[in-house]
Amino acid sequence: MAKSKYEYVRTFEMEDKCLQNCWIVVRLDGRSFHRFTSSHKFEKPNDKRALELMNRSAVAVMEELQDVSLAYGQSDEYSFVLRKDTNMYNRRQSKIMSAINSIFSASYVHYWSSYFKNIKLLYPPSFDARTVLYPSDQNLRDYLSWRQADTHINNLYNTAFWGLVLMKGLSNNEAEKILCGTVSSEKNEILFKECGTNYNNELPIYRKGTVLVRKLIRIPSSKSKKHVVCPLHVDIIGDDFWKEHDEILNLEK
Ligand code: DGT
Ligand code: MG
Ligand code: MG
Ligand code: MG
Ligand code: MG
Repeated sequence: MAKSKYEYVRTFEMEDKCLQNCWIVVRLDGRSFHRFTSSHKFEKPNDKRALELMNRSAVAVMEELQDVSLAYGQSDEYSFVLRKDTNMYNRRQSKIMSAINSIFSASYVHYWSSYFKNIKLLYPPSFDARTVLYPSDQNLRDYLSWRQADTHINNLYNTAFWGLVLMKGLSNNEAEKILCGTVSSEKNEILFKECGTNYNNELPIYRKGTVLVRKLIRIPSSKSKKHVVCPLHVDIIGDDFWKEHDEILNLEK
């Protein structure tokens, strides 16, 4: 087929191929979710429906894109880890990141009413995205540890803050003053003494976030097995998780 005289514009496209041998991490984060969560009256400090909707949307990404080997989510964010040997979209960064964001955002809207049954979606939620490359397994583990440590720090603070406000009736300012400058053990103690809450009894989905992994499951009443995406609410900072799911770093399928 003859080329049109306009064809040259393609030469303006930029090369954005992700460096070989690197883990590709795409992290999405809800845009202005401070506003979105308050408009839709999300429960404080954690709305289980919202977290489950985030998880459902991330499962949709993993079902659609087989090279996403693991995902980790908390609050209004989700990180997707692609196999370091992936050749999806010829490793083009913008293609990978935009496909993930689009499948996730569309799924969030699509599944909204399954989780927020009587709450109308008032306006379209949206997410920003970034891509980061990690050259070593240790870098990848440190990245995921960083996100899970963030989950812990934020959730402990938020649980204590809203415990003081909603259960003890303190004002936002009073609660903030009490918690200002406290370390983890002190927040645990304040929660226990003032609110009768043992932080360790809070739901694991709140304390640990959600990690999605692919597991080979035997189908009941048949000999065959199939891969399914499983949500786990476990520690991913220590070695146990990586030993139990050694296929993630060893790249076996
Ligand atoms: P951004 O990301 O710069 O566009 O701005 P935001 O407002 O999304 O800020 P971000 O991502 O740092 O913080 C997430 C917001 O979402 C924060 O205001 C708390 C809120 N949020 C997330 N999960 C929940 C939840 O389960 N319940 C409630 N009430 N709020 C939540
Ligand atoms: Mg953000
Ligand atoms: Mg956000
Ligand atoms: Mg966020
Ligand atoms: Mg096309």
